[in-house]
Amino acid sequence: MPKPYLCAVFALLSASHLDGETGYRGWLRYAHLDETKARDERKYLPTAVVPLGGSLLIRSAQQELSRGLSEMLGQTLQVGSLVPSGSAFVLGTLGEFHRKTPQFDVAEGLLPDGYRLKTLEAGTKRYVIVAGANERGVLYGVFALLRKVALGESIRNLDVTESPYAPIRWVNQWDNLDGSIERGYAGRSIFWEGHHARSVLSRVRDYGRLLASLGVNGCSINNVNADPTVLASDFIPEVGRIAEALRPWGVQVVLAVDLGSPKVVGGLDTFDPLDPRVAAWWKAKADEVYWAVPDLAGFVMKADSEGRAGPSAYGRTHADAANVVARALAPHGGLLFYRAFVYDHHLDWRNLKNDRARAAYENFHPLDGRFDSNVVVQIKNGPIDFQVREPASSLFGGLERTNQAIELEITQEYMGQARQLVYLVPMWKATLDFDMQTPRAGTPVKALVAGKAFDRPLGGFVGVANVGLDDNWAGSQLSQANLYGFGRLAWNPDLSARRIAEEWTRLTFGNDPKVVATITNMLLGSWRIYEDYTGPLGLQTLTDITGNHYGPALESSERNGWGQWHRADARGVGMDRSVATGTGFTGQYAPAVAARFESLGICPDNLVLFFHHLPYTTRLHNDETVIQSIYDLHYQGARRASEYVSEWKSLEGRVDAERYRQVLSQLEYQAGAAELWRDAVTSWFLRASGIPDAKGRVGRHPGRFEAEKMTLEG
Ligand code: GCV
Repeated sequence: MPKPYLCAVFALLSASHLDGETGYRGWLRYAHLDETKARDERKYLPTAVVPLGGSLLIRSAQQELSRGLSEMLGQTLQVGSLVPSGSAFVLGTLGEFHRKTPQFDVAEGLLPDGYRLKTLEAGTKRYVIVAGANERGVLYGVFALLRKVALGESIRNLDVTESPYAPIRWVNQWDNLDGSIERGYAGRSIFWEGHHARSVLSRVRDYGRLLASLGVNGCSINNVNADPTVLASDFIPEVGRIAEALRPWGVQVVLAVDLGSPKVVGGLDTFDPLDPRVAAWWKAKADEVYWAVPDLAGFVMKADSEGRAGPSAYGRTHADAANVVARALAPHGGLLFYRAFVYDHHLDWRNLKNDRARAAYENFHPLDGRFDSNVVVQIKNGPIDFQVREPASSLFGGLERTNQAIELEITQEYMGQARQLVYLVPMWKATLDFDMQTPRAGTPVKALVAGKAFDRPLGGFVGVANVGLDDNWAGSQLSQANLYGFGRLAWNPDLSARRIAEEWTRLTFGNDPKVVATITNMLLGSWRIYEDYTGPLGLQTLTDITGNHYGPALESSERNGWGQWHRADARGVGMDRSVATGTGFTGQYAPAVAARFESLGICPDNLVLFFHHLPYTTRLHNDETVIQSIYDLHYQGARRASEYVSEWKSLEGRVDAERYRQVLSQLEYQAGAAELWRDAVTSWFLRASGIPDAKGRVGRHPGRFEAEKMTLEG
């Protein structure tokens, strides 16, 4: 039989058992490994597991280990309860190890939630130690061990020590209590329906497991545009039910609350944060919530933002608002996350000095040091709002004495809404690795948000996840990579985008090298491709910003108060944010960073129109004019998006049929959507500038027909 034929048969056989995959199991598929490899591995593995201690989390860890090894390697583990006298996996916290098995030399120096995996040999016996700094660490250690198995790495001789980069690794869900999800693209809420917690919460339990496998330890379960009734006494038990479902996975519940609650729910005539009755109300309410959910992680609050109640109603500051709530949470060890997404959405667009980008820094920098120690200011990655490319928020460098966390958007609001492939990890890393040069050169955003730069104990990562009831959680198979990527980066932001993409692909689609290489490359190129056809050069996503945030709508951002202006007219395009002639935004950065953005000569091309208003004929670093770059990049992006289709088709038979079909139809759609974006944006700029495309493409649409001019036959 000729070789290619054999290969094809093999590929078909190995993919066939995957038929019918929905994506529900995500990266925890635990697909059975190649039998030769599995047999090999089994020879060296213990057949018993001894959990030290019987708490909920240790039980989850033990059950997960048994499940994973059985599904992937066919290894059945007997559960023992005694300190092992024969070979065994031994799971426990450092404390338990020291108490019960002092003969094992387990590591010290793990940070909370960290773990140690170590194979110890004593004569003919082998012990595989999974030790955690705390119980959550044990669970995370088990997931790490299973990840290795699934990635095809041997676990015969383990010696791994890991601690998380930061203590806060949370997701926010923007789920409304009626079951809808703001900016959710994966169906209805897994938490709520009809203003109650769902009667069956198995999806919540499974979500908790997915989150725990990445080391995510907190989940806010309702929209930051918070319905105040979440704090009504008869509603709080519903929160308790959800907390119970997440508890076995070490995921603590967070509630989004509204500053106006003392008035709306409490019946007071005020929500003034400095009124003692308001403070007393928050205190009693926190006590009540903690009585129902003793391990609640805290509250998150959006105030004075997009119409939400805020301290400005009483002439108070954001610190006043945050602290009154934080003080109520403090006795319970709770945290208050206060969002820095505060801006005036009624800005006068005629005033060229107005600039929404300045808002977060202007609102919060003057308050630095005035927030209580259990307040964390939650800052979006960029100064505007999750656009396709933004500089790092200037506020990261503006808080020295205040805890901060970065907010990243996993749900693809402006990024193709789960209908287009955009792998966001490279974009997040561009921000996390960006050197803010505060307090000194060599201070990336990740160090600031993790509290490392100013030696603050609290801080970390928050991802807006918005998973829903769809089988695959994320709205499309490939969008799951973003949830996985967020979790992995939150654990270790030093991981490369490639490593994360490869891991996810292997865990989700298997270890076939062709599948891994193809999908990894598609993921890695996708942000840039999407940027090219939706809004390159720092223009931001040129979408319908007052509507659904999907599809091209260049005029929607202009001549209104929302402040997402690109200011394109007949002569030029871009926002002048320089100190010299513009809005002064660049002045919010450390001098070396400010200088880079301020000066056209060294401002990077991919942000040039974010910082400068330029005539269309200005030449960029590549010696191309602004207008020709806009044309070329849109054509380049659309062409590369169309290539996904053939790349994906090369995997036919190597990926299970159901997911193959789903992804193919998504990519075929995306190829068309990219072309539509390209033509809408380039035609608009042709009309605005009057400058033709040097390559003669713009404004011509060969092969395109007006639907209105067609006739229907048959
Ligand atoms: C939850 C953007 C989104 C809103 C979101 C808001 C926020 O404006 O479009 O849906 O509201 O950000 O982050 O608060």
